[in-house]
Amino acid sequence: MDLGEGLRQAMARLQRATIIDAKTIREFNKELQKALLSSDVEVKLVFNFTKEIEEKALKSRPPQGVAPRDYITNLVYDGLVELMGKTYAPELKPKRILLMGLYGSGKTTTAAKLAKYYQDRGLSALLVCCDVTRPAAYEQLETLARQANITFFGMKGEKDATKVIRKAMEAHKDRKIIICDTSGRNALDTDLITELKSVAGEFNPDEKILVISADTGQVAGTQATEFDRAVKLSGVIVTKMDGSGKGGGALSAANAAHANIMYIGTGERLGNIEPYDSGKFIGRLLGMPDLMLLVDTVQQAIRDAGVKEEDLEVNELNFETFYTQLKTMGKMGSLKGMLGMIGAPDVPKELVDQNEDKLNKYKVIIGSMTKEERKNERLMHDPDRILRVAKGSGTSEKDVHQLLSDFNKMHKTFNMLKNDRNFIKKFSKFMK
Ligand SMILES: Nc1nc2c(ncn2[C@@H]2O[C@H](COP(=O)(O)OP(=O)(O)O)[C@@H](O)[C@H]2O)c(=O)[nH]1
Ligand SMILES: [Mg+2]
Repeated sequence: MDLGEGLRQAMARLQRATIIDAKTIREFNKELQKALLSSDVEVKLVFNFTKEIEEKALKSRPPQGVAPRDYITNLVYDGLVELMGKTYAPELKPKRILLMGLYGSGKTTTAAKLAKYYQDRGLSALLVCCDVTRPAAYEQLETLARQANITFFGMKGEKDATKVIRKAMEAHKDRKIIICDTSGRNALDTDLITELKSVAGEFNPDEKILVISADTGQVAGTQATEFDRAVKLSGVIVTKMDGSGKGGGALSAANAAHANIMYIGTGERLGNIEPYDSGKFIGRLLGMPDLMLLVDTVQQAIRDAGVKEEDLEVNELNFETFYTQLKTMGKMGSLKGMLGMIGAPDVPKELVDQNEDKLNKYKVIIGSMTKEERKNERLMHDPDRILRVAKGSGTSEKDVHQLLSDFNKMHKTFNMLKNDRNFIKKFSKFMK
């Protein structure tokens, strides 16, 4: 189970609890602990985190008009954001960046990603290969540079990294961003420290960044501390956030070690890098990509579809209400994860991904139904009616069947939502 899944399950259960008392909170905290520990967040951090939730939840009162469960949800969100670090906003100005890290941490890939990131934003970049230990380091960076259309500098066979960086700077004075990829090791040793210090002495970087792989989990904290002691870091980049279940562990450990998390790597491709934003990261884990955006989405969706809040709580689904619902769902696509979180079931993907063509088709099909058929879905199980409606609407029987199948999915979702008809209201309140 990944961290997001564990957290979402705990949150959903809290939302469903009938009463919120000390026992509910303790059980909820146990689930949080399980989720965090399984993603390798350090035990001490986990217990401090849940202890604080428990204390705040039991001792302080929710603000006027806020339900206790929503209040606790907010506490958890805030706590997680704090646990996982801050927000980094890269300055778009000329600078020299020195990348460091152990073997396989993702240094070389990250060097190219960063170069592309800045160059895409109008700052010409230079990639320099100062990894003088790994045989294929030169070719790897050169290839990546070519893919991203970045200027590359390296000296094949040269063992003195200081010389390489000096020549690179002489040869490409016009480049605004210079990124230097360095040698790795299996562990930080005095040999590497000496090498990094002398490259830094020649290069005089504005930023000294340690690249750490997310799968190191809480070891990320130790690595950050050691490198910082050796060469004084500006911050860290955590790579492989896409694949590792230990991402939460790596981020929280780096944060606890007072490292500034600057970017995260989210895939092997050159575009897969983003400035770090813990709020966004947690939001994504919890299925809320951007809280405020979601609130806007709901409200906009309601306005666009011309439906009132009450309409979202239909008791009876027929072909008329179905069309309105479908239209609203499509507009609320990004809400899917959120619905799960407030205890509503997952909405089938096909319902959320409505395209205009399909919606228009459904509209004419429904238009060809009789009043009785529109009100009573069962009538449409008759093959003769299906044929008649297909002909009348200029569509095919297959299209009508498709509509019936979508209708059934919607029906199932709505039956489940009956227990939670106020979900939109609940959702809006939770967001406040
Ligand atoms: N999934 C994923 N793979 C990555 C990421 N960053 C790097 N890698 C992969 O990790 C491996 C090692 O990367 P490399 O840049 O050569 O590491 P280095 O030894 O530190 O220079 C390569 O196969 C990369 O494609 C990332 O953010 N996500
Ligand atoms: Mg490398």
